[in-house]
Amino acid sequence: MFDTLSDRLQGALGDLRKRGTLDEESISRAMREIRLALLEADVNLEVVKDFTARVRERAMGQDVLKSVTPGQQVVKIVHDELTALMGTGGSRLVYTSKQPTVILLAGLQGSGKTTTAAKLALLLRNDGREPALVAADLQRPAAIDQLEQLGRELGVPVYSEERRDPVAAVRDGLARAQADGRDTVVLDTAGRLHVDEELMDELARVRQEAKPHNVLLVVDAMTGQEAVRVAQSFQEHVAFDGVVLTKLDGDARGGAALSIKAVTGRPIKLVSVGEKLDQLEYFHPDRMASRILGMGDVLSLVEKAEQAIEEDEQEEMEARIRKGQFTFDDFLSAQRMLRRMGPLQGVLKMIPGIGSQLKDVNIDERELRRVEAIVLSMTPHERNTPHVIDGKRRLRIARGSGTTVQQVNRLIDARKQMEKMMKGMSKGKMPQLPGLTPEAGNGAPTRAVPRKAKKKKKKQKRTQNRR
Ligand SMILES: Nc1nc2c(ncn2[C@@H]2O[C@H](COP(=O)(O)OP(=O)(O)O)[C@@H](O)[C@H]2O)c(=O)[nH]1
Ligand SMILES: [Mg+2]
Repeated sequence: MFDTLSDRLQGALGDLRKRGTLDEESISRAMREIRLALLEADVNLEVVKDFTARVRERAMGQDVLKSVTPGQQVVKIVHDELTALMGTGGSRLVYTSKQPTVILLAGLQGSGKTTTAAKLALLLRNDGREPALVAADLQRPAAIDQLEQLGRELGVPVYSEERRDPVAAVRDGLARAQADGRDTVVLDTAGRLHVDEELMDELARVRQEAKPHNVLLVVDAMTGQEAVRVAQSFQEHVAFDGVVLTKLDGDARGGAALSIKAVTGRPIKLVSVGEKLDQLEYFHPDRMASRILGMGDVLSLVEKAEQAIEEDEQEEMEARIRKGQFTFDDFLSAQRMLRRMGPLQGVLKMIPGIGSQLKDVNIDERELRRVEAIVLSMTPHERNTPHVIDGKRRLRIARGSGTTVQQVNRLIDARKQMEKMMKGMSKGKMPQLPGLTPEAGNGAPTRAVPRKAKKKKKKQKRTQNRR
């Protein structure tokens, strides 16, 4: 996601960051690079001009030039402006006291409406709501089947009828949702290959019938500026409240994400980052800006952890950390918790300072299994009182787990380091964010990476509990 842009922007800012003082010349150079980076990312030209002008003006300000860390200040300005560009005001949907709240999804064919409808139903249910889906795409019989199948998968009711008129289908669907006491209804509408009159007409009629509280335009991020143009013409015909940007997982450039708010005046509310049903997320411009600038996205990571890790597990781990204890059993359960949060590469990218250094690191999930095998080859006594593990035991553990003594040694060192850090944390100090070691950056020893992620996770739990 936005890898190219991310690289270019970090390149442009990296030079500023290193400097002790800034002059106009170096700022101008950085601005040129930022401008190129944004254009290359397929960001709308007007948007780029505006953006660089604002950043330049703020960066040239006296308080920046005179500050002790001018480079950092400029990074912060770019971060703020990127956030503003993608929209402040947040991703909230409107809920009504009179039920059901109606959410209408509109968009071109193939933009991802039907799958988004199902993903949204899941997201809403995770928020504690009781959603239902209504199929108002009657253009293709397969569209109804698709929605029904997704609904079955999720256990969310789908109201659909073989009718000829989508307006009637919506009327019936809403009535049934109300009768069933569903508090939120997501309407999946028909799309076309292009914006045309017939489509706009149908949408307008559906809209009039449904009186939706949220009209969301679904656009495919991979189409870049085309997505922005589509949004513009929808806005002229059927005003929408916000955007769902889909297929962000396949968008290396980010042009749509960075232009759509500025061009249409409507914020991105949700982003879809994969085909799986749980891959729809609320959109947070500030977090996205942090990710783009390689500053990580700790908040999203905390939320992921919250979803993946049971509360009692977390409390148990907390208690141990407080005692400054970190046995091999803890090591193992930390690793297992981490793996439940999803593919490691994605998780690690959200950690500040690590994401950008990770590009060339090939995270080897086998390494994680190896660690697991080593720990499982220890006796319970060894796992809980690691200091008893002498040379003889190391040899036995290596044999038992099909690894080498060196690999066992590395793990033993890793645990020790981790415990040391836990002790620091339990005294109330925040752990130092370990930058990756240069060797790790070169790609080989992947061992260092999961270890750090785990440390980081501890820190989040602490932050989380403090909130
Ligand atoms: N990789 C990826 N594929 C997606 C995403 N959202 C939708 N798709 C795929 O895009 C295709 C079209 O989606 P669909 O919901 O049927 O679009 P519709 O015609 O607007 O209803 C399907 O194959 C989806 O699986 C996403 O966020 N990432
Ligand atoms: Mg569809």
